[in-house]
Amino acid sequence: MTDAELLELYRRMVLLRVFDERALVYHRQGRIGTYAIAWNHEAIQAGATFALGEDDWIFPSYRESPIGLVRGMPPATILQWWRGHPSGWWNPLDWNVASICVPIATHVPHAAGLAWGKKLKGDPGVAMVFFGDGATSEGAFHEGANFAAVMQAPLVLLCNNNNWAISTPLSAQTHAETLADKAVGYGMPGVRVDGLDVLAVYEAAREAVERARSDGGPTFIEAVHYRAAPHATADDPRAYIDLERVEQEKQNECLGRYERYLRRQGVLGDDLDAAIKSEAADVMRAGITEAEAEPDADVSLLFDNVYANPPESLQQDLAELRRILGADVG
Ligand SMILES: Cc1ncc(C[n+]2csc(CCOP(=O)(O)OP(=O)(O)O)c2C)c(N)n1
Ligand SMILES: [Mg+2]
Repeated sequence: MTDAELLELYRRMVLLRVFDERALVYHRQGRIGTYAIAWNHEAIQAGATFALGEDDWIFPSYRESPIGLVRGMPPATILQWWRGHPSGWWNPLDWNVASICVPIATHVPHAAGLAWGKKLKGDPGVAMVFFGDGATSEGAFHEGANFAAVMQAPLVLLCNNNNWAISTPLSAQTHAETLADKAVGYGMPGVRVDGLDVLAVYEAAREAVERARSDGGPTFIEAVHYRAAPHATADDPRAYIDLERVEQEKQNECLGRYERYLRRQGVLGDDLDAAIKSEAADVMRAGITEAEAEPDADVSLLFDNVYANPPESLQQDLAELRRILGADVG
């Protein structure tokens, strides 16, 4: 990798980190809703997507909500998603980034289907789908993985193994020694990488993307770490997590680790580091201002597009909602 590439990767990690830390603050200030914390998942998110071209597709779960930032998506869009504002739902074709998926693993078959479609059309694009360790226990994961392998679809299955599915430990998800072992059963290569080593994730993803692009079919990548933050802002992990392990993980957190590497290589110095971090902070400040400047959506959106012929009662509900909201404002 050139110095410029190494720094671009760092810039993306910083942007994801700053988004995450600011989003948590905005949540605490009541400015966004419940937020799924992505702290220390940046090496996986930035490293894996760095292997993609602009035409390749990204299928994020809620854990990867800010991943569009690596494609230049405005932070305001993602913040609006967490605010429940309709402008948080972008057109996937604008960024080649699918909607953020909250139901666990349901986007794996979508990604497999899109990848297969690309193959049928003779389009060189690939798809990369992100999901967690818990998702590997879902039927949709198995269907998507099997389908992709049978069709030899150009798909990269990127499993973020943070060892927890909210409060359910990995040991309750699988009796397999590793999640990467599951790849064998589908007839696809499986690799295991250190999820806090951005260059290791990038290398594994680059190989997988090259394989997919050259008609070599899907690859399963297991990026291993240990969740160092709560599952989401609504979670208190002290009741179940190994706090000592969390402390160790924080000492080894991925952004600082990569920053130290770049400094040792002489690629990053104080001034450049400060400039990259303050640019990310500025982008976020502008993002929340832009998000909050947008007018609220009309409440009729809750009812629109649900029924072709809405029952009468919904009209009454909407009128009642307007009355309550009106009274509230007044
Ligand atoms: C189909 C489905 N079942 C249950 C849930 C509730 N739920 C939200 S997050 C989560 C844990 C998922 O854990 P994992 O796949 O390891 O991803 P992580 O959150 O650790 O990134 C669950 C069970 C859901 N969103 N969708
Ligand atoms: Mg998990």
